[in-house]
Amino acid sequence: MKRIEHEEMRRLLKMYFIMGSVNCRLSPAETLSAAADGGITLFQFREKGAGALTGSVLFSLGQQLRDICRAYHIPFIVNDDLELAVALDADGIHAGQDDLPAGLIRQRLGEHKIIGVSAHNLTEARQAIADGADYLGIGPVYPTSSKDDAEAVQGTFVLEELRRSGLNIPLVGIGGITLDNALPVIRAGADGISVISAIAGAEDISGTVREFRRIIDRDSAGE
Ligand code: 3NM
Repeated sequence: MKRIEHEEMRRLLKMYFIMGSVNCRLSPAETLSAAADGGITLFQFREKGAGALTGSVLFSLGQQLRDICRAYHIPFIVNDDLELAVALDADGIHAGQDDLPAGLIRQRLGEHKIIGVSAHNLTEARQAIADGADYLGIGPVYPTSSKDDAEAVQGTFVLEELRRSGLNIPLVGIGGITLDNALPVIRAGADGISVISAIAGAEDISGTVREFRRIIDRDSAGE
């Protein structure tokens, strides 16, 4: 099997939901199922922060969330943890700047898995592309309380800068994105948005995802 094509990757990035057990108000399975009902296009299992699960409980939750994704035909991405990604036969992995370089991950996972990399500037973006990333996560666009070690808030500047520099790689914005501030992220050149708390913490998870989709799809239709 071959590498995912850019156009398919762009479509998957539109509404990228990320979470782990510590982010959820309901159970993780209920949270993911509701988000899937609303129309998320990609999911990342990110079990991080105080109280994060480990060992066999982490693995069982991963299996449960992977199976929900499979039932909805939503690719299942694992944050950071190469061994967990392999053990769960995940569809891909997302790596930060302090994690394994994309080139090594690619050697281990093969051509057909999705590899995403967090990048915060043009230099990191170019390096990740050279290493074989399929998409880049760019953030934090807005202030976030979901990541303890988040870098400085960058607004939409880096997204705009990467597009101005002619980079064509699929991009997703991340960090503090809500229904009220999603549109500028797309207009700055992102193919989609990644969201934790505005979805995992919503009163009406499916309705919130539907509303995000309406904003993004309407904009990509040029309305
Ligand atoms: N990565 P929320 S910001 C996981 O800047 C993550 O790379 C970030 O959560 C980065 O939607 C972030 O709740 C947290 O703000 C996003």
